[in-house]
Amino acid sequence: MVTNFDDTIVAVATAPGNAGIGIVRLSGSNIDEFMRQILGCELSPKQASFKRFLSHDGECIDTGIAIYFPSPESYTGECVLELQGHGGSFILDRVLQRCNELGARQARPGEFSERAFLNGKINLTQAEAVADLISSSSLEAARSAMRSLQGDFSKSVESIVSNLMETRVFVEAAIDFPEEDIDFLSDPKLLERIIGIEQCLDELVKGARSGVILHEGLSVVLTGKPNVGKSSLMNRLGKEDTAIVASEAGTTRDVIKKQVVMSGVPIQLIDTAGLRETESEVEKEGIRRAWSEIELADHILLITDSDCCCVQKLESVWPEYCARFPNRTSDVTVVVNKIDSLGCTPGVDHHSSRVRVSAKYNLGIDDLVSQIMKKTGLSNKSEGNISARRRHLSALNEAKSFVFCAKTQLSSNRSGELVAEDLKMAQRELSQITGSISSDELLSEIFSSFCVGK
Ligand SMILES: Nc1nc2c(ncn2[C@@H]2O[C@H](COP(=O)(O)OP(=O)(O)OP(=O)(O)O)[C@@H](O)[C@H]2O)c(=O)[nH]1
Ligand SMILES: [Mg+2]
Repeated sequence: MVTNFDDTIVAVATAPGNAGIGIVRLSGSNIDEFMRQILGCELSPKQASFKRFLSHDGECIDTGIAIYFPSPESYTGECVLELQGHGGSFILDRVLQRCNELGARQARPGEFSERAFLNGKINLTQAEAVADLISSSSLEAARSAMRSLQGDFSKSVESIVSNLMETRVFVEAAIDFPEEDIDFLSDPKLLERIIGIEQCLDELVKGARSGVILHEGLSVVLTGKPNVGKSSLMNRLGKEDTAIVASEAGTTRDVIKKQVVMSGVPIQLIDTAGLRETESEVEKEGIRRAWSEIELADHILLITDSDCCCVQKLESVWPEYCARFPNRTSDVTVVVNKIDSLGCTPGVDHHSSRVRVSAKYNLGIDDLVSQIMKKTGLSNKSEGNISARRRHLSALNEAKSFVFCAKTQLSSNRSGELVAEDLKMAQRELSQITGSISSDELLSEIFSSFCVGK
């Protein structure tokens, strides 16, 4: 059902600045009147017509293509008029002002998409995918946004929701009819079914996690002792002379960041001060900042310039890190640099998973990139990736833990009520993803991050 909002909204839908074409878009209920006033006639639906855009006294402000989309066959589900004129800010402002004179209100960021959502044209994940598609900065990010926009993500979520619903009905029937001879709750099929749901959620969490990284970018910090070649490696990976490289130890003190795209994934490389005991106040501050970056990064490259042949555990290579972050040892890739002078071959060591490179002589760099992708779960950038946000990931994880509780309840004390409650909570979490259950605050938070005109 289409909700008719009282007001008509208007915005310039194209980017600011001078361009060949600029589009002003109107959406609302009295679009016929806007057509009569601005174009001097009513247009046939969904046909491009070359028209003059007129001011209140009949002056031609601009000429261009006008297209009318009647409700509900438009992006927002309301009647929409698109005026495609010349792309100059001044001209577009005049067309916009003319629309304002006739009573149209300037649209808030994302308001067209918000109306599309409220009118049931798209669900919440699709609306978010629109914003992701617009802001995507790499091929993979654009592809996964397109998959979500076409509904792949919401379909997977909806299929789990309906599976949860059927399972709940089964469990609730068992609670309501305890006198039945058959004990529904001990039917192994029920447990199998819950395990199946858990596995589907697991798959979706993986795809969503990669999606979040594609949307936000992966942060990779380069750390290690002074002079091991951190800045050289940063410059090599970033294909630019960003950080100063020098033979003296303790060259880098500030945190240096460089945005790159590697294997289609947006990555922020972070070069830091070398870790060592020092009396220098400046260097101490650099090292403190390096540790904050290590704490926040998605992945860490620990660079060394020795030990290329012996297999050692991270605990002995980097005890301080392991003591601080015992649960995050899998986030570290050990990189042995300067292999040209160590006399070993470039590539991944299969026993220790270390990567041997030479930043200076460009050896083993592709292997390092592949290893980063592998360790961060981005190497299979296959069909599974969807553009996802942190909120989706946390809802999926919450749902997963409720399903896990349901499974535990069922296999331990067979409390039907608790199993049903956990399944219900899991379903609630998932419904927030597509927006079938959503709060006003959530909606305003989501749509306010959109650009104006979308
Ligand atoms: N032989 C050889 N030398 C290298 C290699 N990579 C870096 N170097 C040299 O090692 C020295 C230190 O390099 P940097 O990149 O500044 O090292 P860093 O780890 O950033 O050092 P700090 O900023 O002082 O902590 C420089 O003289 C580099 O030219 C390599 O692959 N082989
Ligand atoms: Mg450096």
